[in-house]
Amino acid sequence: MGQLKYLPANVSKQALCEVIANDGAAIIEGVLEADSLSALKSEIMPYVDATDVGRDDFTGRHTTRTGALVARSAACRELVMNDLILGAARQFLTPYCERIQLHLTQVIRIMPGQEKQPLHRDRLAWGGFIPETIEPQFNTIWAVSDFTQENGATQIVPRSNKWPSDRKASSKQIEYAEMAAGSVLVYSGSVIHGGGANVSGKDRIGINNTYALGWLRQEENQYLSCPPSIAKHFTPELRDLLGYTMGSYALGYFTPPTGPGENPEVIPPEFIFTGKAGSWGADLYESVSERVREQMGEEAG
Ligand SMILES: O=C(O)CCC(=O)C(=O)O
Ligand SMILES: [Fe+2]
Repeated sequence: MGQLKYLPANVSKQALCEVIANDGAAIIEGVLEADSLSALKSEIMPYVDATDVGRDDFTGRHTTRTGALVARSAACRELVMNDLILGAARQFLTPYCERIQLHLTQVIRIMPGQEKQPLHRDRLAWGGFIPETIEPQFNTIWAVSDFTQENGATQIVPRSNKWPSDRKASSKQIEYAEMAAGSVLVYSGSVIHGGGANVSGKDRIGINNTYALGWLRQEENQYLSCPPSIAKHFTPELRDLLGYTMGSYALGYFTPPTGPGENPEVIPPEFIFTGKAGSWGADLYESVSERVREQMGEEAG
């Protein structure tokens, strides 16, 4: 029997995080109702149908990848902000950062004829420079179609998140994230996985939304995929997640390129939407300054 666990839609974020920390992956079943699934499909499919296939064996020559989902689809914004997923992403990642951010939004359509994607750990996006003790990423693939072994369900190696980074999986250790449309595969940036081969006659469609530590570079540059002219229509919480907020006390401010003295030199990103400094002041300053004081050994003083 496989090790990949199937959890109910009412699982707590605490229980979900424990499974992801131990096994590196889990499936939550039946999260989306039929009507949200059909709204989702009608919003994304025009973009998916117009997307070209990948350029190499990793992106997949019979696979399409369609991004900018926050800007393009209200239903995808709901997925990104899903309470359980976002809550679990925050809980999983905040031991290593003060703020989390959206890292990637992408519809992955694996079409008939696509071979297996090479197995990998998503944290390799940062080139292997992040120490193994840090978990940089929390990932989802929402099943828009059913996922079966025949149509390209994600290959997963449960518990490989605990392995040394150079250990490879044998074929016997690979499981398949089979799930019905409306379920979601959750996995860490450290677990070995890859898209499956599609030997069926139909497309496998999933939405890969991922979250990362706020101090890392995003895979999909959200400032360009969802520029301020579009982001201004969204909630402050979603804008923060895109990266339009300070990532830490000194991370992410900007200086408007205006004439001498026309503007303050150091402005938090929220300012472009609200005309106010946002949350840069109190909460971040308090938490960071305490940590900085500790590091400087000033507690006693
Ligand atoms: O589509 C999938 O099932 C997984 C894709 C994936 O792991 C990737 O592109 O990094
Ligand atoms: Fe991946």
